[in-house]
Amino acid sequence: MKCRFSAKEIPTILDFGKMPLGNGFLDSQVDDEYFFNMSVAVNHDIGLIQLEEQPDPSKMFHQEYAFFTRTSNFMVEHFKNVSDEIFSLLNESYSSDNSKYVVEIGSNDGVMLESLVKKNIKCLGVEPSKNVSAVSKKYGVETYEKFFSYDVSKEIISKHQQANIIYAANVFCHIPDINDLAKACANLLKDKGMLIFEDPYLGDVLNKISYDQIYDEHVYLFSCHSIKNIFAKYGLNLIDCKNLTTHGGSMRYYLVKDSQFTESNHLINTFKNEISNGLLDLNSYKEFARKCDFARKKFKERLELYKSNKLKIVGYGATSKSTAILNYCDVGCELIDFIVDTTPIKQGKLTPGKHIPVKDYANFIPHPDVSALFAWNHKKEILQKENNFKGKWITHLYNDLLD
Ligand code: DWN
Repeated sequence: MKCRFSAKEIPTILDFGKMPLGNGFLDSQVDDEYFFNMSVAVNHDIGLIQLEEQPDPSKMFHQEYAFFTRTSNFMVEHFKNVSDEIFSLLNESYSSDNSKYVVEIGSNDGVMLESLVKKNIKCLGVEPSKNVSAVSKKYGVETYEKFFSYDVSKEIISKHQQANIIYAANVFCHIPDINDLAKACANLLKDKGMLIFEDPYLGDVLNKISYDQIYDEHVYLFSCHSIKNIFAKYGLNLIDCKNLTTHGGSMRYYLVKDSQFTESNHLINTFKNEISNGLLDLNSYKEFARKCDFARKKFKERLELYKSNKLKIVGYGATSKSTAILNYCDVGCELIDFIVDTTPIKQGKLTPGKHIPVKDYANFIPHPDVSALFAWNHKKEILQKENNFKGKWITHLYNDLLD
């Protein structure tokens, strides 16, 4: 395929086969469920994994979008901390600006902006999934129900104003036209503004073999090298980055328009680590693909072994990532009885592709023998909550399948 950023021909590294939509939960069995061929290519010059084919965004983000940020107390806390950081930044760096303005792209249920609104900061959320943005509005967050683009950035400026801070969490990796996105951010940002965003980090995915971060919604997995290259083309310079534990390992990026920028020591070290860890080397991606295949076979074998020993297996967290795992590993109801999840819109439905029932979290009791932790990125929070569970937790991750 041609790289979406550079238009250069880039190699395929992994083919997942036919995949449904990560959040395409079904009310009942249907004959015409949507599937697409999911394969992944890499631009290893800049460390950028991308889907070769992505379903149309309107198929994925609509009035019945299944993911709400507020389902995790830890994530609510995480976004409270982000809003505190933005609030301090506004007071320190823009104290003389009387029209401070914050825009969040992909503001989901408004959990981050809500805290800023409460502090009387003028904010705007941009969120195309209408059921999710409805929650955001309930919390007092003005929300633009559109897909963010260069044209939308112009609309926001004409109806509102440019932003001091643009923030996005787990959103930029979803937007296929990365050139338009970077141009839109540069347009919307004030000259002295700052773009801050975070996404699952390619370095963590390669390290943990967390292939489940690759699904229809995630068109990219970024590295610092890729972010530096993409955004510099539009006059946005990467000055700092921060490793995060969220979503199994993420990176937060800080970018400014100022051409007199300096790169933080942490960013310089991260660039060095990306090189020494092989993020710019095609062989690392071949190794990643080999390990994914190993983990795929091992995970199913392990579940089959438990099942043959008459153990009761359920899943924990009907995540988008679990759609990738179950379909890639070819695991269905013959191995997993049901998956519990706290999100009301997912309960009573069937998982995409494999049609495993999703049940209310109350069904985790009586406890099963084995629980496949599909929400493995929320492990700390879930293990705290489930400290009475005496069965075995398992994951699909390579290192957990080695023994
Ligand atoms: O990037 C994305 C991230 C931010 O959110 C989107 N593409 C879609 C979504 O991905 P995901 O579904 O893989 O996200 P999570 O956060 O891993 O989903 C956790 C799921 O587990 C939710 O459905 C809620 C559920 N859950 C639960 O049942 N009990 C979560 C917790 C913490 C719990 O205690």
